[in-house]
Amino acid sequence: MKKSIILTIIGCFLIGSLCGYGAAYIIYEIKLINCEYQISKLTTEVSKLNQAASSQEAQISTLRSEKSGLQADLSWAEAETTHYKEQVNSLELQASGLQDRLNNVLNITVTQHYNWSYRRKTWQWELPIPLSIYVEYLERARPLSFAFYADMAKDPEDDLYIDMMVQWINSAALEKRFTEVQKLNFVIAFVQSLPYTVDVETTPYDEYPRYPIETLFDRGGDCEDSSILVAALLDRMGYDVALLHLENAEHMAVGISITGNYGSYYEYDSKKYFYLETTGEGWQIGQIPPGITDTTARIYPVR
Ligand SMILES: [Ca+2]
Ligand SMILES: [Ca+2]
Repeated sequence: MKKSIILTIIGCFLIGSLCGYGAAYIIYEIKLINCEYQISKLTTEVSKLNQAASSQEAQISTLRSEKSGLQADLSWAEAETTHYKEQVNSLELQASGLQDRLNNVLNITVTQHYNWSYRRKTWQWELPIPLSIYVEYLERARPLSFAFYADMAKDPEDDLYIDMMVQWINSAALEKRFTEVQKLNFVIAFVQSLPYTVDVETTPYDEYPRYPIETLFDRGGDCEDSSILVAALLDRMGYDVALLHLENAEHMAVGISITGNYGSYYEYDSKKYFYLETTGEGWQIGQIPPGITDTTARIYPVR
């Protein structure tokens, strides 16, 4: 009996041990499989990270190479900028030198001498004209229509010089006791004495109306130039004057509205504008040269 109990106990122990071992083995196997799965998963992740790292390194390398290229471009651009700055500085220096020389030239005043005869006496005037004012007029655009030539006679910028001449005219008239008509003939005799020059030969243009200062500086001009000058002088002397455009004769002259009768005239605005010839020599108020047969004229008052 005792022997069988002992055997039973031993059997139970062995069976229990076998069952415990089996269970432990099963648990261990499951953990092992799980670990292998985790290792495999981590290995895949590591591989992916390695690939990403390689790709990043390649990108970094490309960026470094691009940076190096850009730095080279920047250096080149900086060198070019420095070069251009030096050129600009040099040109500015040259321009400044040229401006100084131009200013020196423009500071020159040219004195024009005029000699002419009137009433058996030789007259001499000397008019100082700063080159700067002459150039200022030269640079002006020319009017495109005869209608605006009267504005050239009325231009205020030259009043100082025109008034200087008006003073000489008034002094001469006072000294020689000219009548009003003699004084007017004296003015046109002066302008008639300036040589007649053709625009196409003295300017780069076929038709070039001169401002009064230009005609005085150039010491001559054609019919519209001398007419604009006469109109400017008489306007500053206080007369009612107009430019007369004689279209058929392709000629320009001046008309003056004064009381009395002084030969030929053109009517405008119920007023008689007596004819003043500003070219040629010896023509007096109211005398129209025989070649001009226009019975009508376009009249542009200076006002
Ligand atoms: Ca003027
Ligand atoms: Ca002209």
